[in-house]
This record gives sequence, structure tokens and C-alpha cells, in this order.
Amino acid sequence: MSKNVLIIDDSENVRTQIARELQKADLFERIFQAGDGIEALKLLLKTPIDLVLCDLEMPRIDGFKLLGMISARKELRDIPVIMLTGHGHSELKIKMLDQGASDYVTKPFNPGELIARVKVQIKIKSLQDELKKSNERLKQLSNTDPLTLIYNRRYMMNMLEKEVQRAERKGTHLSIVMIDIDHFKRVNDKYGHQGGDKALVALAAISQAGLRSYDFIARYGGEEFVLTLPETAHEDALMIAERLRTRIQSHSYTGTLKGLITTASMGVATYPTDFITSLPDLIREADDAMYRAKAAGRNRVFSMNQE
Ligand code: GH3
Ligand code: MG
Ligand code: MG
Ligand code: MG
Repeated sequence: MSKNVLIIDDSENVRTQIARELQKADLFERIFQAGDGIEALKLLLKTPIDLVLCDLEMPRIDGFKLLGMISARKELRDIPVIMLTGHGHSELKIKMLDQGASDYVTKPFNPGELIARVKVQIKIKSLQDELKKSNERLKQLSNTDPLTLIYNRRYMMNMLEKEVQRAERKGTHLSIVMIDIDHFKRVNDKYGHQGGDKALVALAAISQAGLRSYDFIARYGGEEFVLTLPETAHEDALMIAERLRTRIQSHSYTGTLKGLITTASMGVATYPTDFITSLPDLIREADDAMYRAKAAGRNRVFSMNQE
């Protein structure tokens, strides 16, 4: 992995000396230098830096000020900073560590010690980076349905709670479409469970295509999906559902599913109304409307107001 280091010191002599040691140790792909805090901050904001070596005493912006600036910015906060100081007072060292420094080296520095401390920080940083990445992967995994790769029910419920609150706060409408595939058992019977799985993957993709960026589709259950439409009035949601119903019906499957026709029954509900004042109300009404669509003969969109 290529790593970048930044040396900040107002003395060019010190910078050159440190750069030479770092070069010898061959730990970094690129070694950047800055003579003052402003130059350093500019560089940090436009270049990915993995470690900072920073002088404490500099004119205008000193090491403490720079530490403060680095920890105030979310994108810089995790970069380890090793302070370079001429003094050995304990108080000063404590203050540096308190203010966010990862370590310190006293000048004139011992090259062996400097490199050893640099290595420790690189190790910690790369472990932290790995941890962050695997946390992100886990989070994504916990929100994703493994078969269709769209959001799962858990994510949907979390988001819906937020969307209900947002609609409440902003005085807008939130619509959902409950979607249940018609006679899906027959698909499994005819094409096998694997064939059924393939159909579900295709249906998820069809449902996701053409959505606005803030709309999202989730797998609610086996062959049930929910489409969430923030800031969408009931009439508009009915139109969007109807468009999706047509798209599903006219989809031509290929490969082993060639010739298959799937249809879906949908129920549309919108928050808030006199009888939909909470998230459970919204889901119940969408579900009820979907069942009325089934009862009325399937392959249709029913509104919460429709008997
Ligand atoms: P309808 O909704 O029109 O009343 O009929 P249906 O046949 O779809 O009825 P139901 O909801 O009772 O059955 C859904 C079927 O979907 C049952 C189950 O075998 C199938 N199913 C659910 N999850 C999966 C899955 O992950 N893969 C496959 N292949 N089939 C699934
Ligand atoms: Mg100095
Ligand atoms: Mg079902
Ligand atoms: Mg079904």
C-alpha cells in the first residue's frame, strides 16, 4: 500500500533531515513538506496523508493550533500526528497528547527512535483503516437482502421511521406501495425454487429501475416488496405504482425463465390522513389495500380509500 507523510516545520534544515531519515527507512511512497500551518492545511485538504510530523514551535500557527485545526475537521481527524518539540517538559508533552497528538519526538531527534515511533503510528493507522472498512461492509450487509441485493426489511423499517418524522416535520406526504407477486407458488412449481429465486432477482431490479434518488425499494418478505416514496401525494403514488405494475406484467424473462409472465398486486397508502397517523397505520393500510387488490382478481393497484 502506498502511503504519504507530511513533515511540517518552519526550519528547512530540520525538514530535510527528517525527510532523509524517512527516505532511508523506505516507509512512504511520497514525502511532503510544509514550512507553516497554512501551507500544511492546504496540503492536507487536497492530498490523502497517512501520517503528519509536526513541529510545535512555528511562527503564526504553532503546533497546538494546527492540532486543533486537524481534529476539528472530520476528514482529517483520524490522521496520526507526531509532534516534534525542542523541550522535554512533561507538562508540554501531556498537553500535546491531550490535544490530539498521537505521539511526540524531542529534537534533536534520534533517527532510530523517530523511525520506530513512525512505524508504530503507521501500524495503528492501517489497523484503524481496516476496521473502518469492515464496519462499513458489515453495515451494508446488515441492510441488504442477500438474494436480490436491494434493501431488506430492517433497513426499510429504520428508514420509514425517519421518513414519517420528516413528513411530520415538513408537513409533506409520505406514500408507500405494498407489492405482492401473484401466484408465486406456481413459479416455483414450474421453474423450481432456483427459478423462483431468479424471478425474484429480476423483479427487484425491475422495481428499482427508474426510481427517483430518494425513493427506494426493499424486500419486505418472501415475494413481497415495499416501495417507499417520500414527499409523494397519494395520487402520484398511485400513478407510480400503476407504472410499475405494467412494467412487471410486460417484462420478458430470458434464459431458463423464458416465457414466464409475472404480475403483482399492490396496495398504496399515504401518511398522514385521518386514519393514518403512525407508521404501523401506514403499513396496515397498504397491506389491506394490497389484499383487496388480490381479492378483486390480482394484477391491480388498490388505494387505501378503495373498497
Ligand atoms: P398470491 O400472492 O397471488 O395469493 O399467491 P402466492 O402463490 O404468491 O401466495 P403466497 O404469498 O401464499 O406464497 C408465496 C410463495 O412465495 C411461497 C413461497 O414458496 C414463495 N417464496 C417466498 N420466498 C421465496 C424465495 O426466497 N425464493 C423462492 N423461490 N420462493 C419464495
Ligand atoms: Mg520551529
Ligand atoms: Mg405473499
Ligand atoms: Mg404472492
